[in-house]
Amino acid sequence: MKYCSTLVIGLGIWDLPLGALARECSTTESEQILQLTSPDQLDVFEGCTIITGHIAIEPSYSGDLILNGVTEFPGNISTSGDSPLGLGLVELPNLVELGAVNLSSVANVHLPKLERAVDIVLVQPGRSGEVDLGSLVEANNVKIRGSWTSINVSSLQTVGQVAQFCGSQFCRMNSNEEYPFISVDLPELVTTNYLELGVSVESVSVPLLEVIGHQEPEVQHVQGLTLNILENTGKDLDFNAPKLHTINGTLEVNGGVSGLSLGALNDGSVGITLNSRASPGLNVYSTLKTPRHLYIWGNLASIYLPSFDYDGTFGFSIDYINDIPCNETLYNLWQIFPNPSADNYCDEIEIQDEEPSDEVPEDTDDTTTDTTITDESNNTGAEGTEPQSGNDDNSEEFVSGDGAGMVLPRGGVTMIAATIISSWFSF
Ligand SMILES: *[C@@H]1O[C@H](CO)[C@@H](O)[C@H](O)[C@H]1NC(C)=O
Ligand SMILES: *[C@@H]1O[C@H](CO)[C@@H](O)[C@H](O)[C@H]1NC(C)=O
Ligand SMILES: *[C@@H]1O[C@H](CO)[C@@H](O)[C@H](O)[C@H]1NC(C)=O
Ligand SMILES: *[C@@H]1O[C@H](CO)[C@@H](O)[C@H](O)[C@H]1NC(C)=O
Ligand SMILES: *[C@@H]1O[C@H](CO)[C@@H](O)[C@H](O)[C@H]1NC(C)=O
Ligand SMILES: CC(=O)N[C@H]1CO[C@H](CO)[C@@H](O)[C@@H]1O
Repeated sequence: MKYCSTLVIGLGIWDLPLGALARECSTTESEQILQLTSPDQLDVFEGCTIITGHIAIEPSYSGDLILNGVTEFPGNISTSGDSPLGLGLVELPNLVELGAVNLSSVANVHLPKLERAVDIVLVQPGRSGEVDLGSLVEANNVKIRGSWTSINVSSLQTVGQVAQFCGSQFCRMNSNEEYPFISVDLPELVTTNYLELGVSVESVSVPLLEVIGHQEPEVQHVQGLTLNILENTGKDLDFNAPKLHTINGTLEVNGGVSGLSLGALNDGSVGITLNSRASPGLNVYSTLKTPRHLYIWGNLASIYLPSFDYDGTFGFSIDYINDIPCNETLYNLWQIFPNPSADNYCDEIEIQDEEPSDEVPEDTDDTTTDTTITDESNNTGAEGTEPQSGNDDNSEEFVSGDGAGMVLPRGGVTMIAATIISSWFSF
């Protein structure tokens, strides 16, 4: 392995600067788990470059956890049981390889040289703090939750399972609490099995992301993309993945999401639920062809699906709230299951801009005068009934629902929204 510095072997290990020589140490306590209650217990690791065993940070621990010179820690560093309220900085400035770090309460995390890890779970209870994982290339799970002021995952390319970034500790919607918004910058991310952006994420950047849902077999609800953002904060999220060509699993949009742009999508098997509460609504653009299902609910501002296969067989439900001009995409979508009694039923393409549409001649009636704006404004009190998929109690469990638990059989075009959606319109 690369850490070994054979040049200095024979000079005597005790006088060397930290990190100059591989020196393996071990946590010696029962089952190799060091129960850490005080920073003093770390003094025995001075001069160690490899530490085997595990460190369990006890609830009574207070202070920073710093291990200089350690390049490999194949075991786990985790908080055990109740969160330690006094855990400050966790810093391993030379660490390259790590088993897992799972800290349910931590102020700052500096692992700037870390390249590979199995699991990274970092939960920050305060309102500021930094995560420096600037060299991390690959991990199985990366779950970063809380109101971090900065999260550096600028080298992260591959997440085997779950990449989760939430502005709240439990990744749960709670409209009574305010969270500072976080920015999620994933400039190198190419593939993950599941990506979740939760609660208070104000910006996201995934310029190189190509695949979501790479693992077989597909496990429903832990494969796909979930955008589950607080609404009415004035900070609606725009999600744009210009290179994303494959999604398997579910794609769920809930709450304050104003943009979903998937301009390279052409493969995968995905069930889509759009349920934006952004104001005025969600702008959708995608080269999507045949989803497993497509539910268009909530606030829709525009939709353009130039490659969509309207003859493909899939579960379908269209019941967005806004009354928006009927373009070709909307016209074709409504034709899948015509519903003339719907408030914003779109059965003729409206002339947009100067380019007249000759596919469907204009009739005498202007359908847009039949506005549903009152629905929207009277709807704000019914938040509790919407099928949001905020994670519940167990913060490690993904309960993102597939719609409201409905899975439509493939091969049939079905209209199912009425019961659920009608509960929003509290006439
Ligand atoms: C260490 O972490 C891994 C991955 O998170 C987990 O599977 C394993 O059970 C943990 N081992 C211990 C001793 O905590
Ligand atoms: C992290 O620790 C929490 C409890 O502190 C546990 O519920 C969760 O399963 C752990 N996550 C991983 C990935 O090990
Ligand atoms: C993130 O970490 C990388 C690698 O250490 C560093 O080059 C980069 O400047 C950091 N980015 C930010 C925004 O701090
Ligand atoms: C209709 O489709 C066009 C592209 O042809 C798009 O620019 C526009 O935003 C769409 N309008 C609506 C209301 O969806
Ligand atoms: C909607 O609310 C407005 C006042 O905000 C009220 O005048 C109107 O009657 C309401 N409409 C319905 C359908 O409840
Ligand atoms: C991992 C996985 O489920 N891959 C599938 C993604 O969707 C495409 C198209 O349906 C399948 O061919 C893959 O097997």
